[in-house]
Amino acid sequence: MKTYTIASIPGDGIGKEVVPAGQTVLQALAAAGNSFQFAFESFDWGGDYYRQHGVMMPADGLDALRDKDAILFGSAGDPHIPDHITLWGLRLKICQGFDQYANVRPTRILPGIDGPLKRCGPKDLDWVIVRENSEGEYSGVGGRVHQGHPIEAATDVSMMTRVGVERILRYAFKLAQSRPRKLLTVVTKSNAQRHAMVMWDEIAVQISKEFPDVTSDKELVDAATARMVNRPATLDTIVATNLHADILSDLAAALAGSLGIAPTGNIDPERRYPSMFEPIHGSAFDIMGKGLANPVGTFWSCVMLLEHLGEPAAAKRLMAAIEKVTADPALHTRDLGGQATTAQVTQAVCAFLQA
Ligand code: NAD
Ligand code: K
Ligand code: MN
Repeated sequence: MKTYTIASIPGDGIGKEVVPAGQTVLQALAAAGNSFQFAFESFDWGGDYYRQHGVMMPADGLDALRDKDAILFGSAGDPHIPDHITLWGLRLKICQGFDQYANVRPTRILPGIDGPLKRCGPKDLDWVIVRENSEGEYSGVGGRVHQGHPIEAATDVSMMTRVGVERILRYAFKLAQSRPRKLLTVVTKSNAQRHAMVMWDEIAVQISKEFPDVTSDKELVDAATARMVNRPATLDTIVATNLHADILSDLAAALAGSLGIAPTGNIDPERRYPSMFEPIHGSAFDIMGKGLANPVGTFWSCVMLLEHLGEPAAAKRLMAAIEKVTADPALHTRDLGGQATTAQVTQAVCAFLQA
């Protein structure tokens, strides 16, 4: 029987609750299907590790992950450690170290979920946001001088390379081409950011010629937020920069009902390195340790992980079990207005998988 080796990195906060839940569901799926199995190796990196060792993960941490088939990640973020240390020391180290340059974020209104877009049901909102995940606003280029003095200055340079922009746009066009509507919206802010964003627009026009069957349009990021709320059905696949897509995808998740539902994959499309799957939410300090975390974002991320492994039938089976759970308000966690716990939702998904 085929064995997939998966690194699991729960990280911090509710990551420690939802990642074990994801593992439980994947094991139940494998047991029910009986055609492959999972071998999980768990890594205790994150805030606690930082308190002991002064770093979020060991210096040779990437080597420990390199041979894995995929990575299941929770969240990096600890209430007692500055966010830029936890983020750069763990999640971005893995995303950038393994050149996972495409961050793919599907959004749908799942059955039974009542989002703020009351007039919309599952058919009116079906998006995939493709986020550039290796450079741009999160390139790490910049610095501070004269710290604490009146003449202090600081920069975060949004560095875009032609190679980086071409590859993410090509990925997005390809993804749009694989979806029924073959529609891509390229989001930039090229009226104000007149160097890198203008280059994006130009490269988008150039790459569009490789995909004559894909209809593409462009939208400024501020207008894109309004369009997501007012005309959601006019959008399908969306591509944007690291920062813009980070923001748009939290909005997308909220419009689909909750941040707790939304999944993501940090993908190395060339498959040189393992790709990493995680819910888009963070450590959720306000609810951590209480069993209130919605595990659906992690379960949906597991669906993406299965698709990436080349197990589409198993992915479909898991998604169907998730949708059965969301359809039942008695199985909604507090973020969805319900009272179910993380454990109850997890058990319900497992039960549907075994049925
Ligand atoms: P957050 O996503 O942790 O929480 C925002 C709000 O959404 C909170 O009210 C939280 O309770 C709620 N929420 C999030 N996930 C939920 C779930 N599964 N079920 C129910 N409710 C949920 O964002 P934040 O508060 O901005 O960040 C907290 C920490 O997480 C920070 O340290 C931040 O840097 C980190 N963070 C990490 C990642 C990551 O590792 N990928 C992503 C975002 C934030
Ligand atoms: K996360
Ligand atoms: Mn984010």
